[in-house]
Amino acid sequence: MYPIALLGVPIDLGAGRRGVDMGPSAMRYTGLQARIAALGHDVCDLGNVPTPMIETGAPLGDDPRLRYLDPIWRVCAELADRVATCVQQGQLPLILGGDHSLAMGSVSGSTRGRQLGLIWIDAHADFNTPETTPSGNIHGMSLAALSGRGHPLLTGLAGRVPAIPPDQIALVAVRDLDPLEREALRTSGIHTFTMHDIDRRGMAAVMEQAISCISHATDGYHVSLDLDVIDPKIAPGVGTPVLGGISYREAHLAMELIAQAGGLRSLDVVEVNPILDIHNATAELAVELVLSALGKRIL
Ligand code: B3U
Ligand code: MN
Ligand code: MN
Repeated sequence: MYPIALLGVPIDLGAGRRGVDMGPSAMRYTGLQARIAALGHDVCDLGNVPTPMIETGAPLGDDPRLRYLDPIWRVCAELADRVATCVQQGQLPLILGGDHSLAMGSVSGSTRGRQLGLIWIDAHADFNTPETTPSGNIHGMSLAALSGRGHPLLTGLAGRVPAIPPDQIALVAVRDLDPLEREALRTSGIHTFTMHDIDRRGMAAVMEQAISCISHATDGYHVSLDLDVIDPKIAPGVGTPVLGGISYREAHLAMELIAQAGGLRSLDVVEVNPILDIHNATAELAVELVLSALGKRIL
């Protein structure tokens, strides 16, 4: 297994609600680094990528359909470089968010010089573009940008467009789509597994298919885990809770199957919002899921 490098990205400029900037601290406070080390991995913490704040004047920009475009692009460009350096050094980057806009940087950096698949586990598809967004929040556009749709600054972060071809992307457990986003997703070529599919076929069958359909002709895959995929009864500390999410067991099973398949090359854990959390339960669950993805087993 690769040595693991932790990188925090305390960004909340891509989200409509404040608070996910505290996600990296909340996950670190659960003892994340020591718990990864206890699994037998080499692990180092590279600290946080510097992130501008609304309070210190992060520029909103003049397009209400792309709020904070310029500072988000800068953070993602810096993150992409930091992640690419980790990969060059043979490490597996583990990115602690922060809102989901950061995945445009982490995925772009991780796929530099190689061709990764992408597994996006989220209640949302994050498949809006400036033309379809109902909110102007860039965290709702990150998967679209990675697959080549959206503002050129965002689609260009990897240095090639698309960063990841749609047929090498699997979207898992989605349950909340905006009308125009839904139409775009249907014709995108992305392998999409909805909550309906998980209800009918079970998480194991869905994850196995998701992993296998993005694993040919790629050098492993990046997993981007948005904590709002989990039911808000057990993960209340997220900015955009949506009823009817995956269960605690299903979430662990998904991560265990990722570990078993052996192709994990980089991982983001995003959208943990400590302001809305109850006794850090969502951050604790996020860390447990990281451990499962890194090979922790019951027996
Ligand atoms: N689809 C909505 C809501 C949303 C997307 N991602 C999150 N919320 N976390 C939008 O604003 O694009
Ligand atoms: Mn998301
Ligand atoms: Mn989401």
